[in-house]
Amino acid sequence: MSAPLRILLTGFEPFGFDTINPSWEVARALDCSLCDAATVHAVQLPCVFGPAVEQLEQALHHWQPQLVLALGLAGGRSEVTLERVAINVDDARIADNAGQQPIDTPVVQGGPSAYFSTLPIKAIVRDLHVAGLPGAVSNTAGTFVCNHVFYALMHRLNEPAWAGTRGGFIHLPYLPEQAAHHPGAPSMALATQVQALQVVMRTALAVHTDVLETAGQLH
Ligand code: PCA
Repeated sequence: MSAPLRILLTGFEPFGFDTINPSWEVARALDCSLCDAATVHAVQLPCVFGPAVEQLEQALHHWQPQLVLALGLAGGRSEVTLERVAINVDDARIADNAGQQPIDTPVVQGGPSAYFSTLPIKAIVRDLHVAGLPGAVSNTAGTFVCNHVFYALMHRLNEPAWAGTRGGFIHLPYLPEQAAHHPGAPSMALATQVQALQVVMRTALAVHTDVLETAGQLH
């Protein structure tokens, strides 16, 4: 019998002026749950350049997952967004939770400019829509701690030792209680976000070659 599959789900602590982060609320709601034959393991990351990656690395080595889904909040977005690409730059518009504000420094010195997600992002968006859930491909994860973690994750998974592990990053909308303090901003209920992640995990486990469907943007 083969060893059971493991999914690592990471979420962030709150940052900026927010006191809650949907990415951690979703991850912890799914901790220890089963997705088909896989067990979900949730880990919270600090919203701090550097230590966030150290904690991610520890979780990778501890759980040895076959699938890694890193989650973060993108306040102002209305859909669950599957990030396509991580770029090798930190450029913080606000300070992180340790007061650091790097500007134009590489995530990994000497690393390639970018990595693509190895999740079937188009198939996932298709399946979210089939399930009646708002989802979209995003072509930028920003240049703050989320992109930092996304880039470091893909850099690690690109190593031959991690050839059997796929991963990517997903940005989530505000929860309604957050949007209440950001007039006009869209939000999505926690239960809906959790449901969306269940779809994401199922499709990511099942689909190994992404579907050819446009999700391009003119600008
Ligand atoms: N969102 C931030 C960092 C932590 C989070 O949840 C970002 O998009 O970079």
